[in-house]
Order: sequence, then structure tokens, then C-alpha cells
Amino acid sequence: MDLTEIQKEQQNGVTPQTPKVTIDRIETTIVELPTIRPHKLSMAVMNIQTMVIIRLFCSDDTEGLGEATTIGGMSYGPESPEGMKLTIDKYIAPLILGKDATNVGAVMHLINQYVKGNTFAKNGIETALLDAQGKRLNLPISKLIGGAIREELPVLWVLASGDTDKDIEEGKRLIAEKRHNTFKIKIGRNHPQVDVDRVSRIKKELGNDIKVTVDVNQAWNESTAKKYIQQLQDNGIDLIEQPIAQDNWDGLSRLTDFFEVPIMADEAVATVRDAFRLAQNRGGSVFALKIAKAGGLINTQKIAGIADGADIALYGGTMLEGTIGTAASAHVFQTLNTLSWGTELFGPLLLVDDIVKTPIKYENCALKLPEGPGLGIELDMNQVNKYQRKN
Ligand code: MUC
Ligand code: MG
Repeated sequence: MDLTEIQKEQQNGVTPQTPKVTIDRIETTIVELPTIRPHKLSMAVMNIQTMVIIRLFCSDDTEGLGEATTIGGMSYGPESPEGMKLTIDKYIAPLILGKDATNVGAVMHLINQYVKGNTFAKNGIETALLDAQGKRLNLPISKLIGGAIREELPVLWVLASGDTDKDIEEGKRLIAEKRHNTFKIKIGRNHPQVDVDRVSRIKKELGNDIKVTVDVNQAWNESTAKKYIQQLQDNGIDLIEQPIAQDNWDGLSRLTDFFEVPIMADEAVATVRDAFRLAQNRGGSVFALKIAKAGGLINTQKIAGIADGADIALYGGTMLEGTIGTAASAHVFQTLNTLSWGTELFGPLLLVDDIVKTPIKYENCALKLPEGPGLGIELDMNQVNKYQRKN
């Protein structure tokens, strides 16, 4: 290897020899699927979910699938569907075309050198690379990244119709169907007292055996949080998710320290660095893991490692992805040593239809992935064409 090659290698982090299997083409499509009912969060009401579907074609004829999805346009996270598509088409694809498709770590390292932030888009690309590699080696992604410790993952349901009677009816029906036994209630749109009374009523109606958590999605300030978390705790609510602004990390530590009810960091814990800082200050007794926030499955495992080391419990979160993103999340959550709070990987159930031929199975309050290499998912192109954004 001459000096220029070594310099090139140091610059790119990618072996300069011509790879045997290259990334040949990347196709991104914006797909929009209606939700089964309006899904009301503190910052957005969702009537559709918009996903960027990624198809990554390699020179050995393998195709990897990925998904880049956010919630409520730009109201939840820093990336929009249109922005994620643009980031991939104009910045990530030109960087990685012709590179070694079999070296996922090196390709992601290269992307991280030249594309800052944009973890949602990067996660979609990493998923597609892992899916292609899994198909190539005939291994499910979970095996590629360490191996599945659990086959089935517990899945809760989110009550977010905005109407308390409807939420109670929905919850009771899903308990009777044995589809879910844990519910998360979205709050933060109303006066805190209205929300707390509403949640306490739902908890009472669903019964003592049913766990009920709340997600405030940052809607409260610290003193409001202190007043109303006390009431939620007194009413037997099991977990409080992201009550205050995502960057009020010290506030999260104070609340975690003060209350007995576990406090979960969601928006606050996105990257590996966030996890390290929050773990140092104990900002949260539970971390919500999401592959989109972390920038991929491998970073999600790193965050889980930090949490394990700090005795912080784990929860498998969602960006309300469709089947591709949900399957990718499930593969990495299957590999974790501990997942005390289960998952919320119900995204496909919130949508009226699907774009895959191999749906995920939900029964007995758990999710089961389809078997097969990579993600185990096959795209249905007729459905993609049907739901592709037209303008
Ligand atoms: C969030 O903040 O947890 C997850 C489930 C859901 O309904 O919304 C998301 C976002
Ligand atoms: Mg949340």
C-alpha cells in the first residue's frame, strides 16, 4: 500500500481495494398510509404516516430494504420525510455508490464522516445494508448483530384518540382480544389536571392487572411536572415518559431522584453521547431506545450497553414506523440482555394497510417476526405504487 492509498484509507475509513460486491443503486420512495383513527400526540395529530422506503441494490443482485420515518412532519424530530429523501439521494447515495456492500461498518463510518446529524436517514440506510448482508449470508439481522435472546417481544398499545370514552372502549376491546395488556396514554394537549383526571379514569376502568404509562412528549415545565407526576404516581400510573423539554437534562435527573414512579427519557436520549451524559446524571430510570434517534441498530446496541452499565432499564421505542422499520427495531431489540419495559412496536397496527407481502404477527400481547434472512420482509410493489406520494 503506498502513502496516498494509506491517506485515502485514513480519510475514508474504507479499504481502498476494489470491493467484490458493490452498492450499485439506491432508490427512495415516499409512501403515505392512512392511520386507522386520528393519533393525537401533544405536538401533532396524525391521520397518515409518511415513510421513505429505501431499496439498496448491490452488484450481486441482493436488494436491501430500509425505512426512514418520523412523526408529524417536522413537529417531532429534526428531519422531515422530504429532507430524509433529499439527504439520501443527494448526499449519502453519491458517497457510498461503488463501495463494499458487505462491510456495513465501514460504509456507515464513511457516511458519518461526511454527513452530520440526520440520524433518521442514516438509520434507514444502515437497515438496508444489514438487510442485504443478511440475505447474502442467509442470516436474519438479529444473528448478524449478536443473536436473538428472545423470539417474541411484548408490545403495548398507545391510546391517543383524544376522547377518553373511546380510549377506554379501545383498551377494553384490545384486552379482551388478548392483543395488549399494557397501554401508553398520550397526554400534554390539555390542561394538566384534565389530562391527569382522564388518565386516572382510564387506569381505573382497565383494571389493576393492566399497566398504564403516560407520554407527555415534553409538554410540561419542571414545576408543572412536579405537581402532576405526584398525582399520577398516587393514582398508580406505572411509568412517566419525557415529561419536560428534551434538553432539560438536569430537570429529568431531579424528577427521577424525587419520584418513586420510574421516569423514562425518550426525546432526551437520542445518540450514544446523550445516553452517556444522561447515565452520568441519572436523567431517567428508563431509556426509550429508537433506531431512528440513534442513527441505526448498532448505535442502539451501544446505548443499551451504557444503560446496562448504569442500571438504567430499557424500553423498545418506535417512531411509528411501518413494517420495515418495525422489523428492523425488533431485530435489534431481540438481541438485548434486558428489556424490562417491553416494546411499543405497534406501528403497522396503526395503519390501514401494508406495503409488504410478509406482515409481522401480533398475538398474545407480543410480536413475532416473519422468518427469513435479513429483515425477513418482502416488499409488495403493487402496494408501494398504490400508496406512493403522487405530488
Ligand atoms: C413517542 O414519543 O413515544 C411512540 C408511540 C406513539 O404513539 O408515538 C411515538 C412517539
Ligand atoms: Mg415518547
